[in-house]
Amino acid sequence: MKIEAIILREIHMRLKSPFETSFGVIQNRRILLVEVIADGASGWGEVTAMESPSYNSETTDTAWHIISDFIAPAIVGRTIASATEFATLTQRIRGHEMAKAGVENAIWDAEAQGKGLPLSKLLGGSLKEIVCGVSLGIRDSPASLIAKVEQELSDGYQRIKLKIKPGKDVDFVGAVRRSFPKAALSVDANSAYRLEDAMHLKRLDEFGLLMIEQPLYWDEIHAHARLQALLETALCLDECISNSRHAAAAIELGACRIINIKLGRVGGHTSARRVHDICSTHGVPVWCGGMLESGVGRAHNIAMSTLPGFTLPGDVSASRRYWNEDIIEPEVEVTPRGTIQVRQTPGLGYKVRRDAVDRLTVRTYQWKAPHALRAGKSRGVVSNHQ
Ligand code: OSB
Ligand code: MG
Repeated sequence: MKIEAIILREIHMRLKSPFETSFGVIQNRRILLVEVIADGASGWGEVTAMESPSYNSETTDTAWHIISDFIAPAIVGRTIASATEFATLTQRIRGHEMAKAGVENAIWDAEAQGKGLPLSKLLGGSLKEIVCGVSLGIRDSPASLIAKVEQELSDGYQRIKLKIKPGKDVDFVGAVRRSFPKAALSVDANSAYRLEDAMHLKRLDEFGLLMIEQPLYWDEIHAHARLQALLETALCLDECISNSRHAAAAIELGACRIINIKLGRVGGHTSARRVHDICSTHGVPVWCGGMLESGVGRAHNIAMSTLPGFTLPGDVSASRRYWNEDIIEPEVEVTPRGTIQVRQTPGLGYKVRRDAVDRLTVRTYQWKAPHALRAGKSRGVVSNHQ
């Protein structure tokens, strides 16, 4: 597979309604889309960094910089046997997993198209249908949260995750639990608590939650092991897990009983599969997290979620929960029983709507391999402003 060109675009998309987490309110998304041209196929990936470094340390702008100055020059013009070689070509770039994932995943899509396989199959996935949950932002009052939960449950979603932060936790979760005694509920704190809050967090044990996601420090596994020992409820790590070594450490330390896998956070499909495999070996269930993605990121999440260890409902839900108009065709739809049917056409299985992408694009840059250079030796790169 020759990487002939990379086209990087920044698109702006506005969420239907603001999404509040413990680290802030998100509504206007600045999303980077990566298009990789390889052997004539167009593969698409999405950078899932947020606009500010409040979830992890990456941002839309750091990803633009790392892709432009380091990743594109390292791969354009190269010939690789498969997307799994991307990691070797970019191994000198430390961190910046979301920037890498955007490009690597686009190569996976191109490879799947070239082989005439659905991406889920190329990844080794087998599920034809995946189970869906929703993530609900922090709200003003328990009453408005209850109304929202009711609507999502009636739409069929199989698990409801409530965002929490200090001051908006026990009361909100308790009110929801009393209204929906049997619903599968979890909470996500996005690192808003400290180990000193352990006894406060222990009050959540009475609500029979499936898990408490990432209550403590975004970059520290050990403190979660201390906390897990004090709680009955399972902890799930999100922010702390950037690769399979972190997953292995977390499992060995007893820092969690569940892991959320996000393609961006772990650096793309190859690393995500490794995290999945380590968890499977240790009997740790995984589920697919979300980053308020456009349809491109969503389609990658669906493909990944077909691996056998994804036994818990993910935060992969319908396009229309987020966007008035998504950039893929068809949009991601959820069945009345809270599942997504995995498309069986080559690549991502959804068509990128170039007209919509063009309309939403605010900047773009492309790198093309000079034709004259021999495959595998082309270091020189021609860059064109558009
Ligand atoms: O922690 O899972 C998270 C959104 C932005 C940043 C972090 C998170 C989230 C979500 C939303 O929970 C998941 C989604 O619906 O895409
Ligand atoms: Mg989370």
